[in-house]
Amino acid sequence: MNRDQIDQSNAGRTAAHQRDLDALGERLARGGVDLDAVVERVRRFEVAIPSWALGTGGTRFGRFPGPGEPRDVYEKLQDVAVIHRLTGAAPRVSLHIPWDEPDDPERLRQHAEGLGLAFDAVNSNTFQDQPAQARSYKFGSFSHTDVAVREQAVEHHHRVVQVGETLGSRAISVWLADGSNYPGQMHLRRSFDRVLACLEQVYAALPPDWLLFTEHKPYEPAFYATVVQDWGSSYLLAQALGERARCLVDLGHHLPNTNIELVVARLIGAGKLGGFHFNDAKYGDDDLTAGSIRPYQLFLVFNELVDAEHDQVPGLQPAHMIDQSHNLKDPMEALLQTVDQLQGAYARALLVDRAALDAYQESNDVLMAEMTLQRAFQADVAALVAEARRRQGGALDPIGAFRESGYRARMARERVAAAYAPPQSL
Ligand SMILES: [Mn+2]
Repeated sequence: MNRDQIDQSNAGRTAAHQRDLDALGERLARGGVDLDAVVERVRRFEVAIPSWALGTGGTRFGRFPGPGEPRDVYEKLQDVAVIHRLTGAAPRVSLHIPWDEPDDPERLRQHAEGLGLAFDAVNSNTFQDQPAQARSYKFGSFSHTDVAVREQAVEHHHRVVQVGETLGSRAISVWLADGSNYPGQMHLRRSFDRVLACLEQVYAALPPDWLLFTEHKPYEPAFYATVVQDWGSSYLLAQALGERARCLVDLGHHLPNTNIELVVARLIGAGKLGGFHFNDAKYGDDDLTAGSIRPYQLFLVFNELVDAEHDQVPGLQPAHMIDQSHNLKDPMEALLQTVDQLQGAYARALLVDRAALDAYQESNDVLMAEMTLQRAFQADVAALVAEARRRQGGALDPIGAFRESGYRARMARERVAAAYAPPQSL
């Protein structure tokens, strides 16, 4: 994917794009909104691509890989570089260890740099046993009753941080599968205390400029009681650990009907919002494309972020990461679509008339307050987002450009005999 291919793709679309953009600009100007200022903010939007999302995902029932999938972490970076070129918004990779652990982290860092990429938060894994691992995580990692298992899990986290330091990462995301399937199996209070004690060791050994993100999830694989099951538990951990510990909100890690934007608002208010794993869900941790099922919720989450920016809440710099499993779609196309969805939700949130919303809230004008949000949500921001991409050197139509480039077909010819473990999702 080179400059010429993107220019060629844009050339045939520029005239129609300009007309759409002018029409949107005129409409927004009538409401006192400066299109150019919004485009510039969307242009600066960035999101990290997870190393596990470039291959076809699967369920416990099976996996149906497509042609031309990346066979190793270097090929995964190659795919991310294409996504970044097309969108101008995906300059970092969130690496999973051990799934994508590099033999030579310094070499991988240089390789990424050559592709114009850097590394976001690194992800640990104590939810599976690895070959040659001395002790099993079958009954937990940080919460395990056996101190030797806990020590092994802490040691793994030290190693993940060490690799991340070489890569230039500045954060570690910790999601624990620890929990129980039956009442009585696990002591509910002591298991949490053991998790905190282990996290304290990881936190104490963090480089001074690193953050630690705790990620909660209500169930799966534990079906009775997960140790870090909700944002309250995550907050207790982050609060106990210290200033550089924050909560990570995975949009799919909530029980049905949870008001996630309210969770986000609470964490912002407490100074503990670390970042997001973007995805969408109909039932559980479905890991579907962000914005595919509940686009209004995604908008309302971004609305909280933009509102907090507007209020200049100190220290708020949430990490933006994607955590999806692409079981049916071409993973690269799904990621291009996801970046577009996120930029669109952000753009709509930027269109909210905050002064009007404040006034309607203060005067308890319920209908107009709600309509202020709905007007922004219902705006067609496609041309705005396309313009932001164009200014970043990206494609007006990333998926169109991707298909026209023939990249996947070329990879299908070059990448034969895929031989890596099936990607999964956190
Ligand atoms: Mn996640």
